[in-house]
Amino acid sequence: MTGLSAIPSISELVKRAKAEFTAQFPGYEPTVVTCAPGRVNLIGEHTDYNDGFVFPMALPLVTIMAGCIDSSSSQITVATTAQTTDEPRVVQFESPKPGLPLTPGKPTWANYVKGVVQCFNLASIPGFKAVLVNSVPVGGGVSSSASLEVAVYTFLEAITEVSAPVLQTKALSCQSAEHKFANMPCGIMDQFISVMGKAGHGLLIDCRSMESTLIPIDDPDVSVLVTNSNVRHELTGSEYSDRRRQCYAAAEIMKVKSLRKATMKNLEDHKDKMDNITFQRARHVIGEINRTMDAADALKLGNYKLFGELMIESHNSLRDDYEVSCNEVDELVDSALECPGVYGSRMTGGGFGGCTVTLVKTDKVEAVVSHMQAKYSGNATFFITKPSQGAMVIEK
Ligand code: GAF
Repeated sequence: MTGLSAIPSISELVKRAKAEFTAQFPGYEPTVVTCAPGRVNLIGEHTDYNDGFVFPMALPLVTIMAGCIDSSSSQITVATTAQTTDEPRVVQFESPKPGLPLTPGKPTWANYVKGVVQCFNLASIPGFKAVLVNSVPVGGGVSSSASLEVAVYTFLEAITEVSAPVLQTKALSCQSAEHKFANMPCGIMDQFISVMGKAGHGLLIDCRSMESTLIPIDDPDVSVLVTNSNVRHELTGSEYSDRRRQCYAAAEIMKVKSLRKATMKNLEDHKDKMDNITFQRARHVIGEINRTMDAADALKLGNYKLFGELMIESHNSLRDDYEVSCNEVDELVDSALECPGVYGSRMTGGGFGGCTVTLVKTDKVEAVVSHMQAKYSGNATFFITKPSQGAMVIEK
């Protein structure tokens, strides 16, 4: 189908990873292969760090890690084929010891690996050799970093035979790696869905209790179209942390623990005590938490029309109140909404570029892609996606 990118199967990627491994490490065999997905967030944006609800699904776009223990050495050597920068693609470092922790540095992609190794919280991790192969677009706002972290964590579980006591612990360790080693103060959504995603389901996550509910998304007549604007998404600058601070400031002014506890009435009552930007940020988050719960209910009833309307409201609020969209992404959303068969469309992920998500009747996908392509000023990439499985050990 024109315009649509083929998604490589997991078995194809595993084959590629094994071939890379034997080329990179002659004489060694990859005995462990793990896989973790990226995600698309259907609705609930910038709500996770406000104790709110998010509703993502795991994508069939994944990171694969293939490797083996190196019993002759305490060195960890990892090679990647996933990076598009001109940084070195191979990194080597000593397995951390008590009192000798790892620290972030260059190449930057390796910080996600080192961070997870450091946060794995085991006194001794054996030396190992591994390669990373991925199909998640890097910097596309569909959690290439969480999928990398979770693939590494799952690999460490497999080689050490020590698993996280509960899946939440695994996700939180990966989040902590991202905070400490990539300097990105992300919420919990991306790591949670990469760990806990289930094929055929979206996951409604309550980021306050950390409990989650699987909701089936398996109607063959409805498709989830992910469109990459190919405008690079970079969240390690200050925009993301600025938003977080503004939300916390709003909560403090309203004397609530988090914006989850606030209502639109509270906010209106405190309007004269905060500047306009703080007010707008809080209005987005409070509205988005309600929209996310309503959207999950709508989906349970198969009410795609309502789900789509909530997606559109979400996008408008992210664009106007939260100010995290950009012209290219707005163009993609607007052109999708011009098409018959589209229920809703919105930016997805942290923002400032990256992807849109569109809920569309399956028999209209082709026409929608052609229209969006024709109207877009840039060069977009389109993926028809299905809710996929969270992290797994493929071979051990
Ligand atoms: C990024 C973050 F990593 C998530 O935690 C979340 O806050 C998202 O932006 C916005 O919803 O992906």
